[in-house]
Amino acid sequence: MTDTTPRYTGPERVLSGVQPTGRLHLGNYLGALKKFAALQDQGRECLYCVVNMHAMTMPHDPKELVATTRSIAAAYMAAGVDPNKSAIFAQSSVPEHAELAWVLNCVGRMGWLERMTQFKDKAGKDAERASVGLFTYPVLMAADILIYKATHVPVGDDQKQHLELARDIAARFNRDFYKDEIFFPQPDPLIEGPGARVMSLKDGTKKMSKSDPSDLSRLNLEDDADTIAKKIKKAKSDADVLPETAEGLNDRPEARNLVGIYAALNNQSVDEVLAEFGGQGFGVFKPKLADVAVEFFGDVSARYRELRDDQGTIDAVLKQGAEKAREIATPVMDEVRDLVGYWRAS
Ligand code: AQP
Repeated sequence: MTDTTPRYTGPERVLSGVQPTGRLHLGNYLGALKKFAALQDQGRECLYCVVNMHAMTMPHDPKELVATTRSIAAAYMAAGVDPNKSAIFAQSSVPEHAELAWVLNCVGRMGWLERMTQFKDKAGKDAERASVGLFTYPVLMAADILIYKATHVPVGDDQKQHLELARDIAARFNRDFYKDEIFFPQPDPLIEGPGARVMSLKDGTKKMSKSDPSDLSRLNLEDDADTIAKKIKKAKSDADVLPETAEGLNDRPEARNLVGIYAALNNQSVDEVLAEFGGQGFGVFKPKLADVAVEFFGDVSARYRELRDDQGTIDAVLKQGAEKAREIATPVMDEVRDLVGYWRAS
């Protein structure tokens, strides 16, 4: 039997973004930035935005937001994103993100959003006082992706649920406004890889996060060698020696996290790391991990510091990236306006 399921035949595109909400850490680097750079040489058009509108969903300082938007753009470049290959831009420079988000707010369902665990985590016990923006954040994220008809989205594991929502919203839009044909493709998350979920250095059951009040919980992109070594020395571990195989790390969240970080930084599998360190304690393993982390971070941090101070270059890159992004977003939004029935002068 021939498969009659409609298939998306448009160009493949990569879209992702990082919030300018603080200092970037190893989780952001392995979960997102490292993949951004790798993907730009794989034949798909790549668009990487600094999602400054998402950063407003929590209380923020306007002056700081401008500065951190620039510093995230610098971090993209430090991680190897080439502005001549990929568009680097601020989300707010392409107003079509916000315009499409409104349309998608009317497509998404309350019940879908109420299931989002990140809202529950970030709003905490006082959800009534959270901003409406924090609640509808995943809809804006769907708009960020769909306004470019992006097909691939590199993110860390924590964004999986939001990506599923973007897929549901795309399908519902197609059903309601495009006769069940494919106007918006189903974006595929690119999550796999050893750094997909880096955990806190202080608690192996919590993800490493910019907003964790303890700086000792994360390795920041701009930490110097001494700070990295100190943080790894103080990282929570346990009293056992390392096991010979990955199964031995079950029920040992901190050990699993530290071994996983070593593997990701050294481009090895967890089993390869354990083949070398199985039977040894953290007294031996932690200094080795610190060496690997210092070496890995050294180059990226130096490039980051240099680029961050060059505001002229960053602004030119953000402007050029926004122009490129708008060339794609403008005709998509034009079509959406017609599909949903906006009046326009004839
Ligand atoms: N711990 C992590 N491990 C792997 N990937 C991670 N990412 C975040 N934390 C980890 C990925 O980094 C990208 C950018 O994230 P973001 O800043 O847009 O939002 P976030 O997920 O909310 O990041 P943080 O660091 O935890 O910030 P706060 O504390 O502000 O919430 C995404 O691809 C994310 O998956």
